[in-house]
Amino acid sequence: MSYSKKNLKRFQKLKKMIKKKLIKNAQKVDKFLINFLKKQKYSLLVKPMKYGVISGGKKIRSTIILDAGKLFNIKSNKLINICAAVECIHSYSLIHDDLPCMDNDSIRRGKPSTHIKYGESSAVLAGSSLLTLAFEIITENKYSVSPKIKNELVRSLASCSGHTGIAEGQELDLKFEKKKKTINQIIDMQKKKTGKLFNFCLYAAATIANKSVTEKKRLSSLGEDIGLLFQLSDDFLDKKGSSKLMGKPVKKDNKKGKSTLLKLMGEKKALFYAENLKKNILNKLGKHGKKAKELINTINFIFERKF
Ligand code: GRG
Repeated sequence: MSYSKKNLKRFQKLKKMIKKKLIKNAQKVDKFLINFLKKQKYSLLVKPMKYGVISGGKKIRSTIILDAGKLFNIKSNKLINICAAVECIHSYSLIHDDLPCMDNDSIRRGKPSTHIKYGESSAVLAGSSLLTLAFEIITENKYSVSPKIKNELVRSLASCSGHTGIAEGQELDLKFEKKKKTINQIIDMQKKKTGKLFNFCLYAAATIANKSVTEKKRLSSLGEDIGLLFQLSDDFLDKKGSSKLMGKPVKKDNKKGKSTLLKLMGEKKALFYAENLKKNILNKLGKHGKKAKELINTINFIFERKF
């Protein structure tokens, strides 16, 4: 990317603002999770669960949810349960992803992966407990959205996480290793593995805002595209990023023979594809006018991020 001096200054200011926003949102979600777990009976799994989900990670999905809420004037107290539930599912997927039977990674978020710190069995159980915790969080009595909306949110989060979503994406990702796959097969895999949770983030905001079925579908698909963009930037960071900034090892995709768009298309074409994808996403957000400002800033950060 090349910038004029003036644009570079603007971009750097924006980056600072976005980092601040990410930290503020992450702290809010961490606080919610700490309080939620405090109210529950203590179990041996609380420690590895907290290790996996609290005080770590960008919690970018929470920021996307809160930004998407702004499209429909939804207050953050109506969205905090959704943020916490999504971060539980996301962290669960990372704990399991790091296991020796999956991607076998020993560093995550700049510290030992959960199974390295607590052992494999505790990591499996802590991950699974975060999955179920997500649904306890959405259905808690204190969460003031209607039972009909809660039901819809539960159904959508379950289908985005399970065999029609993240889990299948992961299965395909592992099965595609060292195989020659087409662009469409890789897009389908990435949209499931990473896109489905972003799909849910936007769908949840539209559902809470009581939007029509058509509008909810439109936002789900937009969310999935944001997820694909996020995955593309993750692929670039694996190839060219800093493991110190990322908090995880880099240059793993090639070693493992992962099927990625970057590998299949090459750098130039993959960057062009990502730029176009971002342009399309921003165009589709145009109809929301100024209300999309925060979401647009976050999408620009996703594209330019270094961590
Ligand atoms: C069914 C939820 C579920 C999980 C089981 C293991 C598995 C199946 C899925 C793994 C999916 C996976 C690892 C997707 C990768 C998505 C991705 C790019 C993760 C990195 O996200 P960041 O950068 O991480 O937001 P931080 O650390 O910032 O939270």
